[in-house]
Amino acid sequence: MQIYYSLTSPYARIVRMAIHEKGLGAQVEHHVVNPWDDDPGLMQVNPLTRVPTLVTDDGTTLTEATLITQYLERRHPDRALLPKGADSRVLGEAGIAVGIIDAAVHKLLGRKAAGEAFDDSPLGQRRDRAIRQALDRMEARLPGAMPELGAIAAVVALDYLDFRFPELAWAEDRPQLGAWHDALRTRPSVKDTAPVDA
Ligand SMILES: N[C@@H](CCC(=O)N[C@@H](CS)C(=O)NCC(=O)O)C(=O)O
Repeated sequence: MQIYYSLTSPYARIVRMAIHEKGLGAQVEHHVVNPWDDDPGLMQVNPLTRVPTLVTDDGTTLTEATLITQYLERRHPDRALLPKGADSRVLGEAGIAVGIIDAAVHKLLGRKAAGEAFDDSPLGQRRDRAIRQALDRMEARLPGAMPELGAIAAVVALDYLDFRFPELAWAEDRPQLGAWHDALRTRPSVKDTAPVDA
């Protein structure tokens, strides 16, 4: 397998953490790319030029973080991302977390296109509200345990908010979620994939 990712992409990080948690790191060839630079190698395998992109051993290109994790889960069911009997809870948690990531990435791209004024636009306000409400939901119903997909996506979402929008200081009003997040900081899959500016 080959994986194309950037060191900042939260979507790619979900896949990287899943690979790490499943102990598949040695079976994967890693390509660190910047999708915004139109990396030729990435463009060749994925016409969308986005990360994460996973190329399977039979040469199939897989895109979309959550679809890629489904593939990994089917091929390598040990250390389950979706434990039997907990699938609806875990998928529900993962959906909320990926929604936070979507809203945060939209906010970042909105600021890139329109400057800080994006935050005060109706769309910017809508994304902020979604992030706030989703965090409140997480505080009320904490994500489950690693390596469930809901927990992986939640760590990625919370770290991404800290990385890109530290001013949100989301943990201040959400002590349970803050403690849940703090307890995972030293876990190898979390530490080794933390976002860093290239
Ligand atoms: N829905 C996709 C989103 C992937 C995505 O937007 N990745 C960003 C990096 S965070 C990217 O590659 N952007 C480049 C572009 O949109 O051209 C997923 O879940 O994998």
